[in-house]
Amino acid sequence: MKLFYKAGACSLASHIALVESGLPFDIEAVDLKAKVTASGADFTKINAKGYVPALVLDNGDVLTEGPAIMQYIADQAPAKHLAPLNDAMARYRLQGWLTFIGTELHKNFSPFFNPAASSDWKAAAMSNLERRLAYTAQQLEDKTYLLGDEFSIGDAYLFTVLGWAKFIDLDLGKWPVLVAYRSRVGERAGVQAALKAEGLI
Ligand SMILES: N[C@@H](CCC(=O)N[C@@H](CS)C(=O)NCC(=O)O)C(=O)O
Repeated sequence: MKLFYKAGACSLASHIALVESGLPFDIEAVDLKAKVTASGADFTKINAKGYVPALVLDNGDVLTEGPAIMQYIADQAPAKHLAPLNDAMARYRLQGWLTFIGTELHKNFSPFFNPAASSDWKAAAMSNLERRLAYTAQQLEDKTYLLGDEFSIGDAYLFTVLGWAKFIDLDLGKWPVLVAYRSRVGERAGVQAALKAEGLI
C-alpha cells in the first residue's frame, strides 16, 4: 500500500493509522499546489479530486476520503483494535466521531488555510470551532480516548486536526482536557513515528 500525503495535513491521520496497524506501507508526499507527487507523477491521475489522503492498494485500487481509508486500514489489522468490529454499536459511534471531526472540526479549520476566505467566513468558522471543541472537551472529560480506554482511528483524526489550532488564532488552552488529550495521543510510539516520518518532529 502507498499513502499519498502532505506533511501535517489531514493525511497524517491515515499515516498514524498505518503505523499503528503494523501493516507494511510506503508513503509519498504530494505538492498540493502543483498537484505533483514527490516522484514527479501527476497526482490528479491518482486521485481525480486532487486532494490528500489517497491510498493505493497493492492490487492498484485507489481509496480516497480519510474516514474510508482509516476504516479500511483498521479492518486489515483487526488484532490492533483500531476500530470496533463492523455491526458493533461502538463502530457506529466511531463513525459518528469520524463524521463529526471531518465535517464539524476539519472543515471549520479549512477557511483559515484558504487565502480566498472572507473574514466573515473565518469568524463564523471560529465560532463553530469554539462550540464544537467545547463539546469535544466535555465528551473527553472522563475518557482516555474518544471511545473509552482504547485508542482508535478517531483519535488519529482528532489529534491531527487539533494540531492545526497553533496555525490559527485558536488557543486550545481554553480546554485543558483537549491539551491533555493531545499530549497523551502524541506520546504514542505510532504517532511519534508518523510525525517523524513527515518531518514534523
Ligand atoms: N473529504 C476529504 C478532505 C481532504 C482534504 O481536505 N484534504 C486537504 C488537506 S487536509 C487537501 O488536500 N487540500 C488540497 C486541495 O483541496 O486542493 C477527506 O476527508 O479525505
